[in-house]
Amino acid sequence: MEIERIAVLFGVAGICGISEVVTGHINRTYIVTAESGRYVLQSLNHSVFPRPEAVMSNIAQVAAAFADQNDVRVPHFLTCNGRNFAESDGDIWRMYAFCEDSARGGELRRTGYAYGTFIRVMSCSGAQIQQVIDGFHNYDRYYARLTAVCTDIPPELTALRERLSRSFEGVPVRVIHGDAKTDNVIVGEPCTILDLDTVMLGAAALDYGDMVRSVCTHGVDAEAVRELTEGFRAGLGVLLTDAEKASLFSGILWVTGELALRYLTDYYSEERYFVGKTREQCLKRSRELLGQLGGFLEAEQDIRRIIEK
Ligand code: GN1
Ligand code: MG
Repeated sequence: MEIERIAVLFGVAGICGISEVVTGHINRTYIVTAESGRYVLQSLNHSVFPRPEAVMSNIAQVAAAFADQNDVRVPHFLTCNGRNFAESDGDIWRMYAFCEDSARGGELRRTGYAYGTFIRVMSCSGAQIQQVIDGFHNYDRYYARLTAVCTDIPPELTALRERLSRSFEGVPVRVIHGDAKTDNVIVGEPCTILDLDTVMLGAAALDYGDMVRSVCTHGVDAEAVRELTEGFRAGLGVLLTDAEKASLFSGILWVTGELALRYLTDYYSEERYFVGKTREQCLKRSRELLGQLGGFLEAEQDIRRIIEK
């Protein structure tokens, strides 16, 4: 079905323009401009999310938990026949009003605050979040997948597997965002947390690690890490246990190594998980991530000091 007719299913009329957004790796996303404003319209990738209704149920629960929050919010999803999604030709589509960014400095601190708030609010919400991708942040699972297609595994990813095997012992499982890169927060008044598809149960350190990984793409930026960490701490309040605080640095290594494994697996595989990436781009991405991993290991003491503060 053409994109315009899907927007109409959500009651959006007077459409004047539709453009595709190509930055995501998994879903198809469009910006729809209508007389009533701009919207984001997005399909859900079936092969990645085999139970789309569970994803949308998770999102509905997140939206309910954030209904009374003033300083951090999540998108307001439009409804179709009383549900927060529409079905068309077997695909699931979601639509929400475009969120404007109006950053005026302090972006990283506010991003950290948003993700810390996310974990705190969900932790008190009583939401029943379903695991929509089995083993989504399971390092061992990605490692096993790589070994199935490649015999020459980078030794640092093997060493990391060993190192991480006990990192999250005694750490509580919480509702986390699951894709907590800084791009997924629109810093405005208030901040909006996007991309709720991978909200699942996991260690808070994984969200922390993803934030840090996503800002340190050209080497470890201690000031950026400090701002994110301070914001995260402020958003969380007193929620984290000592074991969780001690696990935060491991979260950085974990998500960085995990993503390196995933891109490397794509490089060696016939079919690619990251839609639209060529084999060479996947190899390049995995090498960048291995470089980042090395940088984090070198800066371990500095980062730990920031965390302890
Ligand atoms: C994918 O499509 P996007 O960028 O929101 C992936 C994340 C990765 C990210 C890497 C469901 O998210 O896990 O961290 O790419 N999402 C899924 O940039 O696999
Ligand atoms: Mg995502």
